[in-house]
Amino acid sequence: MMDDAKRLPSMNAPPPPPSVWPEALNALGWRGASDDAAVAALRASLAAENGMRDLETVDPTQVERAAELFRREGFVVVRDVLDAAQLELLRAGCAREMKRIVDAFGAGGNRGSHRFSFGGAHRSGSCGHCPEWTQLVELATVQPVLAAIFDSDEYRACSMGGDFCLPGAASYQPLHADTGGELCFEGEDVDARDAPVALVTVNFLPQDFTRTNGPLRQIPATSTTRDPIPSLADEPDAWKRSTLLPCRAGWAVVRDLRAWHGGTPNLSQGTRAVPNVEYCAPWLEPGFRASVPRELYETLPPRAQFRCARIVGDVDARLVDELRTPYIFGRRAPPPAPPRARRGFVARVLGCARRDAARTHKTV
Ligand SMILES: O=C(O)CCC(=O)C(=O)O
Repeated sequence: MMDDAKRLPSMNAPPPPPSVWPEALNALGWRGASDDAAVAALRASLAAENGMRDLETVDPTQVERAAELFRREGFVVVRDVLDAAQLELLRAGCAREMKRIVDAFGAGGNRGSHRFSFGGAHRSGSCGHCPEWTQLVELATVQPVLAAIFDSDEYRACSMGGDFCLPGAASYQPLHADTGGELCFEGEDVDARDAPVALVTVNFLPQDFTRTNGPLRQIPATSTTRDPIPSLADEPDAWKRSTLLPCRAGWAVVRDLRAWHGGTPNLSQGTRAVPNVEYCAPWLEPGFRASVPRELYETLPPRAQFRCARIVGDVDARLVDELRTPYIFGRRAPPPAPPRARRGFVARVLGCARRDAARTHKTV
C-alpha cells in the first residue's frame, strides 16, 4: 500500500466503461472508505499500471495455440466466445443470483469481504439449476479448445458457479490454487501435479475486466510447481499486478485449477462477475453431485446432455432455494460433513486448498 501511494497516476489511463449491472446491484457495494486516502492512492496506481505484460489472447479458431498457451501458462484467454443473446441471458442470470446472494450473506461476503462464490452460496454447491449457466456448458467456441486441452472430447462438466465481487472489495485475496493433493490416475494415487490436467474451469466474462474493477490475477506457469504459494505479505508487487487485461465482456478465461490465482481490489463503482463451468478429464471420478435438475437437462442439446450426464438428477428444491455456503473464505465455516472414504476428489482437494488459503486470508 505504501509503494502504491508513491506511484503517480498516468494521465493516459482510459476512463472505465459504464457498468453493465443495475445500479441497485452496484449500490450494494462500498460501505464507506471509497474516498479514503489509501484507497484513492491504490485506485490511482491500479488505473495507471494494473495488468499483465503482453497477455496473448486467442481467437476461438486458434485451437492448438490455445492449448499450447494453456499448458505453458496454466490459463488462456479466448476472445468472443459468447454471442449477444448468450451474453444478455448470462447477465440477467448473474444479476438475479448476485442480488439473492448478497441479500442472504450481506456485504461481508462468503469469500472475503465483498467477495462471493456463486456455486458455493448454494447448498447444492453449484448453479446447475440455472439455465443461464447450463447454456454455457457446450459452446462451439469453447469445446474444441477443451477437447485439445483434455486430448479427448469425452470430458464432463462437474460443477458450475464462479465468483463475483462488489465494488468496495478493497483487499487483495491471497493467491491460492483451487485444487491439489492426490488423485487416482491410471490406477495409482499420484500427486495432482504429476498427472495430466484433471480439472479445468472456464470463466465467462459478463462485463469487461478493467484496471480497477477487480480483474482476476493469475500467476503464469504455476500449475505443476512445487514452490509454496506466497502469502500476501511475501507476494512480489509485480504479481499483484499480474491481472488478465485486456479481457472483455463475452470472452472467456480457461484455467487449470491447479494454477495460482486470486482476486484483486474492486475499487470501481461497478460489480464484477466471473461465472464459470468446471470440467473434468474423462478418466477422473471426482465424486459427482447431482445439481442439474432432470427437467432442465431435458431441454439441453444432446452434446450438452453428455457433458452433464454425471451431474443430472433429482435436485432437492431446498438445495437450491436455501442459500448456505459450505465454506467461508477466511472465516469460520460450518462444520464439515463427515468424510466418506475415497469419495470426491473435487470436494476433498477443494476443501484442502481452500483451507490452506483461508489461513492467510484477512478480511477488510
Ligand atoms: O473473484 C475473483 O477474481 C477470484 C475469486 C477466487 O479465486 C476465489 O474466491 O477463490
